[in-house]
Amino acid sequence: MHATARKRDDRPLMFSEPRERDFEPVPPRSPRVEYRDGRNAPIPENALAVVRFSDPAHIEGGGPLTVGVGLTAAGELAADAIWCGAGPVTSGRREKVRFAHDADFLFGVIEAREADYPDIRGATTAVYAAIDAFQRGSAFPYLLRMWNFIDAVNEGAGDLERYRQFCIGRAEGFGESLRAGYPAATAIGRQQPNGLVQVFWVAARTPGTPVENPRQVSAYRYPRTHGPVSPSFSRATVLADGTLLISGTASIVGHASQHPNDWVAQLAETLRNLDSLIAHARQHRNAIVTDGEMLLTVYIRERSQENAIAERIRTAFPNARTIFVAADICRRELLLEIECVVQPVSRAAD
Ligand code: 3EB
Repeated sequence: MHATARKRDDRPLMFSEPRERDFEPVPPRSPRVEYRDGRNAPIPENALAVVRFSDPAHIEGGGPLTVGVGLTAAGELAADAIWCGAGPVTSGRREKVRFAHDADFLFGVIEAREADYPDIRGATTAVYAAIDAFQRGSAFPYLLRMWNFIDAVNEGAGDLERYRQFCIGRAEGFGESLRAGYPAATAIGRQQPNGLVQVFWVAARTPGTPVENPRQVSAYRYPRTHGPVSPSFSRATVLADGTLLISGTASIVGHASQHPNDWVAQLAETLRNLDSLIAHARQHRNAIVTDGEMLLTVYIRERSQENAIAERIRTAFPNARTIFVAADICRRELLLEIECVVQPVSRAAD
């Protein structure tokens, strides 16, 4: 390898590669997430997608791929997460899927009207079959991270609960295509219904590394008590540059919800889960997770608890950027859920 480097040093400067370590394989440059300080802050030119947590779905207008989630933001921040590419971005639409990609990563969005299907299960099956078909034909076949938003996630008793029916539909639609490993995910209920099954995702040319949490049973191995079909997600995905995409994380130990109706204890348990997951990811043999920048999204069921939860999170993560939104969590006893991106500290301007 050094011989190669020396050989390259002999070449005229104008022909040398711009990267310093071009004698080693250069990992794909991961997308980076930015949270905006306000609605008027500019959207970077290389944005793959803007996730507007507190805007209605179907935002009109030009610009980058945009998805309105339809939650209510707590606090005054624009609750927008911008996924930025590392190079020029191309966007388009194929059947029901809107997408944008750079050389290595793709962001996709699909929104289906639940009323066009018999029920939430049927709608979800159709959405996931469409994602599966799109991904199979894509140059970015590996799913890394997915978000799911539906109405009234806790409505219905027992196995008829809409979240459990959603889980059945997701597994039905996915078919066999997840053998390379489950993506990290979030599944959340809107408190103001808009009739949509909305799914968006990040995919890549090369696989990510799924990571599980030693404190928690893998969701795809949850026992029957939590529903007829286990949720299809991993606790986190690690990317080649050490970026860690952490799934929605709640007060679950083993497979059981802890501290029903006690948000203080649920938050403490959730933070222990995040700690444990991050520590475990750092030890993972395929993963080099650097000390990075943290970006959190916190979903809070009860608006009356927002301020107190926000204060504790700011104390626990003084350097993190955080979006707080009101939303329903997919087990009715859970009061909050936290998802997180840990990414390498900003690249120097390049
Ligand atoms: C849990 O750990 C809490 O069904 O995609 C978190 C993240 C949860 C993703 C999903 C569900 C999902 O089981 C719920």
